[in-house]
Amino acid sequence: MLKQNILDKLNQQINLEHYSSNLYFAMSSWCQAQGLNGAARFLAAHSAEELQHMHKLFGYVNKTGAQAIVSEIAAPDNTFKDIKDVFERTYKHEQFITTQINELVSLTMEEKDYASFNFLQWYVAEQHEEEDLFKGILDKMDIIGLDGRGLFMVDREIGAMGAKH
Ligand code: OFO
Repeated sequence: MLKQNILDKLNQQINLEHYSSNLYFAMSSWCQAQGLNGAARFLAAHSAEELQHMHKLFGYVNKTGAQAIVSEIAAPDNTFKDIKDVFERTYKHEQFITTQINELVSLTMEEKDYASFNFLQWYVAEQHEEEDLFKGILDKMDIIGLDGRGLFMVDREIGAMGAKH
């Protein structure tokens, strides 16, 4: 049985994962429109991963006998300055998600809800990987550069990374 404050926060996280999926899908569409097919493919795959994160939370909440809630999702930005802007925003967004997960984990500790604490460890590890993934892409951009053929190479590199899971 989940305490109400934990249930509310889990439902809020469900909404955030859904938002993440839409954000990455919007980014994928923007990249596609710019002819950046590698980045578009990578972000579409990542968008699908975020839906899995949402479904995993859904499954957990419903298994406790509580009700997972589908709520309104804010529209993501659909316009970006350039590919660097896209990935700077993904990195920043993942850092924000990490703080949300950490708050959730702290709450489960405070409330001595060890089942939820245990369940959320997957998200703790996942956030660590995702921050590393997006930071790695930004590092690649800095090393390769985005002038001339650099943009083509960066896009190809990102496309080759594919989905992580
Ligand atoms: Fe990007 O890991 Fe879920 O939100």
